[in-house]
Formats: sequence, structure tokens, C-alpha cells
Amino acid sequence: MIKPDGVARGLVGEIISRFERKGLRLEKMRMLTIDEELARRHYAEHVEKPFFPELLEFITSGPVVAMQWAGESAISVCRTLMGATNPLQADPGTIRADFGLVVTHNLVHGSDGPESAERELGIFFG
Ligand code: DAT
Ligand code: MG
Repeated sequence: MIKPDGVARGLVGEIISRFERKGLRLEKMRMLTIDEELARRHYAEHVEKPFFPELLEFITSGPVVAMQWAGESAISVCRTLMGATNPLQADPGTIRADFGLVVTHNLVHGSDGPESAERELGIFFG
């Protein structure tokens, strides 16, 4: 998913391009603005974390682009292209390192495993 900062900064094409050039296949795509209820479902594992209020405000602040990508090891390949959660720790050449500066505004979300992928794709495309 391209988060509100990625959309607002005009980086949708750049980010999609990186996944396409890697060889992944774009299967579904949807632009929407996440509301509080959807944010709480999507980020259920983080609702009790101290940073959740900030995450909630950010993720509902503007439109996002939700996508379903397919291909060999798609989940881990996406996570590798995205880079570490905190852009300051992300390797150069990753999306978060190349375009991000602070952890809240880290441009992209990617499911962290097959179960979360299934659950999250159900939320956005079910
Ligand atoms: P990821 O998005 O790499 O899977 P995560 O699931 O641990 O990372 O956290 C979800 C989002 O919450 C993350 O993209 C940015 C925000 N976040 C995580 N840890 C944070 C922290 N310590 N302070 C502020 N925001 C944080
Ligand atoms: Mg996560």
C-alpha cells in the first residue's frame, strides 16, 4: 500500500514502477481514504502501541493506494524493496531510504507474512 505521504508527494508512479521492474505482477489496485474503523482493523496488532494515535492520524490523512502484487516470494521481495520500517535505518536503494526521513511518514505498507497478506487483502479487496 502506498501511504498518504507517497500519494501526496506524487510518488505513486515511482513506487509502482519499482515493483514492476523487479518482475512482480500487479493484480489489483484501489485508491481510497482509510477511515478510523478501517485503520483499527488494518493495524489491529498496533492499536495498543504508544505510537498508534500518530499512526492513525497519518494513515487517515489522505488517500492511499492499496495493491495486490503477485510473483515469486512476493511478500519478502516487497518488504526488501520497501526497506526497514524506520527510513533512517533503511538500506540505500530502498523506497523508505530513498524517499523517507521519519518513521511515521515511511511511504509504504507491506504485509509481513502470508496470514497478514490474506487478512489485509480481505480488508481492501474482499
Ligand atoms: P512495518 O510498516 O515495517 O511493517 P510495523 O508493522 O512495525 O512496521 O509498524 C507499522 C507502522 O507504524 C510503521 O510503518 C510506522 C509506524 N511505526 C512503527 N513503529 C513506530 C515507532 N516506534 N514510532 C512511530 N511510528 C512507528
Ligand atoms: Mg507491519
